[in-house]
Amino acid sequence: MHHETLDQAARGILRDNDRGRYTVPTAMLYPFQWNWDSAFAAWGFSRFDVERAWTELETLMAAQWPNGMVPHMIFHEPAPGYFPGPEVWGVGNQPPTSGITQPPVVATMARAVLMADPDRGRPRIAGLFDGLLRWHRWFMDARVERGMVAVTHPWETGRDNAPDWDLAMQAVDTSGVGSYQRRDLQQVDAGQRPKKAEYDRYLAMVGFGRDCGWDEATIRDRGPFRVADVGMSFILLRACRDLAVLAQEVGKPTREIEDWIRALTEGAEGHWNPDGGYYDSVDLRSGAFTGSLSNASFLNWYAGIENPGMLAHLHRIADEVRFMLPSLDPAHPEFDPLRYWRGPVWAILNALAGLGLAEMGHGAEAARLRRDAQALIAASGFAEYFSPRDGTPAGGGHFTWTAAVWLAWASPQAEGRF
Ligand code: 9WN
Repeated sequence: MHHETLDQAARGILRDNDRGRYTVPTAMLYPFQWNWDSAFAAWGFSRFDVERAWTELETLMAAQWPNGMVPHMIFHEPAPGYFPGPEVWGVGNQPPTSGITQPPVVATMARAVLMADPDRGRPRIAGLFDGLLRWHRWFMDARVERGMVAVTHPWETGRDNAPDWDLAMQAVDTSGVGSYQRRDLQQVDAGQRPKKAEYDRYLAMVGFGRDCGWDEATIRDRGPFRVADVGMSFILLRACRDLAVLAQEVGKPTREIEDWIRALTEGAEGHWNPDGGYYDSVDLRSGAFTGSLSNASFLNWYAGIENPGMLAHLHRIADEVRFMLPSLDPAHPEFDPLRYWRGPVWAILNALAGLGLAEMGHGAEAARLRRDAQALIAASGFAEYFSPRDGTPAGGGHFTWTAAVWLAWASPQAEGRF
């Protein structure tokens, strides 16, 4: 299909999923606003409607909690087709939200939206900056341990069922969960979604947070799950670099942000798993590496960190799969080409890893990630994720962030730049 037809289709998806001031990831499966999905949506909108891009980010940041956290879901309108809804989270805000956060790509995408039209963007970023600073400060105060970002629920990572969480999840007590009905399986084949044992644990963790009133100190000291996610750490480090640029734009001091960049850069070394020779997540309760080389491990360049060992892994995996970048090393025993974050390609991760590779001089590798994203979308449409083996589209369709990444990065007119 010609790329202009795909550009048009992608714009159509963003328009279809637009609910006025926020965009749903896809209509039936995910009928609310999600944090990092919205940041990608803004990046996509910035290529044809900059005003709408800023509105997306403003709606998200308006849901910020008093403590600085920006929640991972905002339940703007009731939608009984999704589980777990606001009553399960038990957060009394208006509109209701979930009680956890998600990967902080907003500062990075806000910088991209600003670059799309600096004159129009300056007053908008001036309005968003303090909230972004407070969110990053919340991460540094409440979540950064040994320079790495702790997550309290796999849903915070955006990579829900990645094997990174398997061992730590075993300790989660599910005896109080009771019976419930999943809604995701009414729309997506069970083989492409997390398993019941994982869902039981996700709900047990939500229950713990709800029962302690989402108190960060209680969750830190007694919560059932605390893992330093390599993806979150690299994404926050990158976002701090972009926040420092935004601070200069709006005439604010950068000193505090520079300190965060230093702490996170040093902390990245804590993610280095010497046995596998790759960046890995760390179970903060046991101190053990999780033994998972994932697409998030390859965000080191995006975070501004060079590493020859990671480049060697990238080349090895590139020889093994037809489409880059699988969400799990195909050599991992849990690799499954269609099961969610345990193998499939996610276009957003190709974009983030690809941006980093290109910025740090690895043009050929970046080009492969982009070419493969193009080929997948051209052959299989704007799916939520794709098989790295044969390109089979999986999960939801008509997907906002796949369309956004097409417009902002993968499409020939986007030139693969930030
Ligand atoms: C739970 C919306 C979200 C993404 C996540 C993805 C998936 C939700 C779910 O969908 O998670 O947050 O119900 O499976 O894993 O990255 O933000 O697209």
